[in-house]
Amino acid sequence: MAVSTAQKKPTAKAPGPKDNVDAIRQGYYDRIGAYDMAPLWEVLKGLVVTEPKSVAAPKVWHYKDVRPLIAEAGELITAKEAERRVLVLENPALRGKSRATNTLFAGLQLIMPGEIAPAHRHSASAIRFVLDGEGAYTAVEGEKSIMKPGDFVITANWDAHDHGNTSDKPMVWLDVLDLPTVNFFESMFAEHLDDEAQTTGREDGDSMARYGSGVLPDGAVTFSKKTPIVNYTYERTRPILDRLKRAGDIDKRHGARVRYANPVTGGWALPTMGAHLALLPKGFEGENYRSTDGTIFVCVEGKGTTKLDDKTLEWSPNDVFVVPSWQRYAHNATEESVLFSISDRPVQEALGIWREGN
Ligand code: 1HN
Repeated sequence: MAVSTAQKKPTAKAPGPKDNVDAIRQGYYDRIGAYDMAPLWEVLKGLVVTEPKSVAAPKVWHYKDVRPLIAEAGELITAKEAERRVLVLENPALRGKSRATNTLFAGLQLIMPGEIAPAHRHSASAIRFVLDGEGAYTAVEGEKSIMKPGDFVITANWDAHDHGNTSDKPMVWLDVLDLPTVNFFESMFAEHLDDEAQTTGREDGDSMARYGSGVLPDGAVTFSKKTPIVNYTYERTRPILDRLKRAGDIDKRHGARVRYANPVTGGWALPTMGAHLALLPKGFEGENYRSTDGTIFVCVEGKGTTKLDDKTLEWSPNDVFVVPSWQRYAHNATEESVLFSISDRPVQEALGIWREGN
């Protein structure tokens, strides 16, 4: 390793007392630098900020703009060749890092009729939120689930998963993974399974029927960290939002909102990612809100805007948008709208560092 012996050249001007202090300090920093040490007092203010200033930027990807580009990928490469044919949604402030927020990966995956995305598993957990098409399946730990728009599908860490499209239409969904979080901890493992597709031993809807119906299989093992459910279908969840709306259970910031829960514990569906589905009635003008979990939203139905301090994001169906950590925002709906959202809130709560405010 190179040891710095650099010394400051004397300046032309006669050195004043301040220059002298700076030069002496710099000389000292160089000397301790040779031992891989640095002065905390030079970096302290950047480390212990008075409030979060996210490195991520607010951003919306309009589906009408990106849909033709996703279709083009279908002609460029097969799902098999790509392993997963995904366009990464890169936060504009974090280009090249495969991140939508500072802690979450997001991407749009295309699977063409007849294609198979081969079976693998990894330490990162994934969710799919279905945007377009109908009838492709995902198989998770032996349960094959046919996916429809609005479905929220879980692939918990180390669960084997493969996808296939047996329909006659292309299918597009949003993938969100806790990849940056897992990689931050340097705890990623991955492997391919021997067979391209898993042999599926459980019927479609099996996990929801067993665990999400107010009964539990007698003597069942409990899943404390991950939800036992594979697919929280839109068909089941959407009407609940109408019930909340009819009853007037409408949060002034979030609208009529449900949280996707692990039915065994009532906790989050995954330990690293937490998701909600919210209905904003027509004309909804949400109050200001902010929280420390940078959040990825999907507009499922309707039309509206999300106003941040210095940016307004406009959204309509299948648009994906990001609100970074601790940035103040308010939703406005010009039509009755449904928003899906997902963030790293469970991690922050587990660590005791999650905060919200207005
Ligand atoms: C992955 O395994 C999938 O299984 C999708 O569909 C996106 C992005 C990064 C790493 C692994 C999938 C992914 C991914």
